[in-house]
Amino acid sequence: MSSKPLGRAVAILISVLAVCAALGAGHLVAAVVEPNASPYLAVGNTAIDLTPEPIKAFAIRTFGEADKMVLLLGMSVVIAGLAVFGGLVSQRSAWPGLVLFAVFGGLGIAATIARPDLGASAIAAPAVSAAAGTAVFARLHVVARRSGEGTADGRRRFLIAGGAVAAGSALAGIGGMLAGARDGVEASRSAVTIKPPPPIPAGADFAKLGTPSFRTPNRDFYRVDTALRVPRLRSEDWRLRVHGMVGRELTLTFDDLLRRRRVARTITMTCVSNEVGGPYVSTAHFVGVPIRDVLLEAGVQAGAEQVFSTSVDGYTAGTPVDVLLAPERYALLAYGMNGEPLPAEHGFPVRMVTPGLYGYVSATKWLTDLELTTFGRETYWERRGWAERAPIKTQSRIDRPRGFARIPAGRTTVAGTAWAQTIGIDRVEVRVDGGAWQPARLSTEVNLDTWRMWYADLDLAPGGHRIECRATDRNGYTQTPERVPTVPDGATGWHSVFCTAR
Ligand SMILES: Nc1nc2c(c(=O)[nH]1)N[C@H]1C(S)=C(S)[C@@H](COP(=O)(O)O)O[C@H]1N2
Ligand SMILES: [Mo]
Repeated sequence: MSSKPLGRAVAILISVLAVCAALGAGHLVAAVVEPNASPYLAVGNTAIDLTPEPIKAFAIRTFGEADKMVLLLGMSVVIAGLAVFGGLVSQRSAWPGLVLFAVFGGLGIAATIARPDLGASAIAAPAVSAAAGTAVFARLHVVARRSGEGTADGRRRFLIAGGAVAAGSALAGIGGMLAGARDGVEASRSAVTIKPPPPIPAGADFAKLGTPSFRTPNRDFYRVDTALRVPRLRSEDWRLRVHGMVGRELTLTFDDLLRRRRVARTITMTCVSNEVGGPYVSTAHFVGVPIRDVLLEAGVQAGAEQVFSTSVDGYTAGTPVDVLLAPERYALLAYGMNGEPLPAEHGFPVRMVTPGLYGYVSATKWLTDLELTTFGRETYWERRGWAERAPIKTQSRIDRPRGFARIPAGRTTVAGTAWAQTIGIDRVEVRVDGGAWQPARLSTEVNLDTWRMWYADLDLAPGGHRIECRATDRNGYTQTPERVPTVPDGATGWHSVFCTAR
């Protein structure tokens, strides 16, 4: 491979086409052997796991639920940049580019092996991906060099080869996506029937005044998880193993679960990453089997302290045994949400829901394993600096007016929500510009595990104002004004909004 170097544009085009071939082939093979092994997703998932905690917290705060889109876009930009670089360094010879493909292929294989949720067959995806990329790169280089000799025939050959690679990559990528969509999960979901939820009790929200609706529609329910691609599991393939410090080990199928006593309970879930005033709090009517029933059947040994739960994608959480065993706690192995089978993003076929504890210690989605053990065994988030135990802190939020809103001066309605799961909300107060606290009117209490809405009518003089709220729970605890960050066990402080009246 000596002769004249390739032109820049041709060298870059070859490299980009080879990268497309690698991604397309990898995605297609992954769809067959193990969807999460798609090179793109495997690298993204590894990036998520390796990202230092402060950056992750920043991404969740700044981009919210779009954080994964931002990651995927960022990865696309980086990959495109690498492809251009690979082309530019390979103008004289194909070798630098081939070495780059080998290195990234090796990294892909290593990333796949390092993921606890991917089986051995998953290695086929990055391996085929690297092979396709290398082969296309080498081949197109040869064709381009021949066409570089200037004959019209040579140029035509290069265009045909390049076009074939582009079309083949697109077909492989689309084929992979179609295969992924036809994995039977939707069919499996629609085979599960869940009764419609009861009507929302009268007076449970003040949605007309600007509070959220008492129940959060599934599509609006907040979502927080470490999965770049939602794990897709058919209920027929699902098993739950209950083991560790138990009298007898259990393995339950989905049908076993459906045959058990089912309990329905409306529960407000909250994420520990929720900033004061943040959006990661939602309410749904869940249906499932009390975790207590299953634990009693397995027989909990003396000395067991936590139930260590694992999801199909290798995420782990630890929930205190005494919480799960408390009879009136309604901790559930949930399979129904707001009258539907659990949506895939919320953990289909089965997830945990535990009233009163932040989600990361109590709400494992795509649940497959419950191990009774002692505290001290670190979970996914504990390893990243979050607390071992995390009861939800009493909080309140102003939903109307929105921050920096311009509102008419005079009489105005301030409305919001407050929660103190398992304890109950007794009082919410608001004040303007640090003045006297005024009581807000509370919505009907549905149960102690759900949020309560509130509103108050205030008189606002023209000008800028700071409105604050604070809740008092049934234990008599009034929210502290002291601001602490979300790490390690949940934020505190009063929510405040600035607005301008005129
Ligand atoms: N498998 C799995 N389960 C998980 C998580 C996760 O990342 N993976 N995140 C937890 C966290 S931090 C929260 S707050 C809740 C969020 O549940 P949702 O996405 O249904 O609202 O799920 C919990 N269960
Ligand atoms: Mo969370």
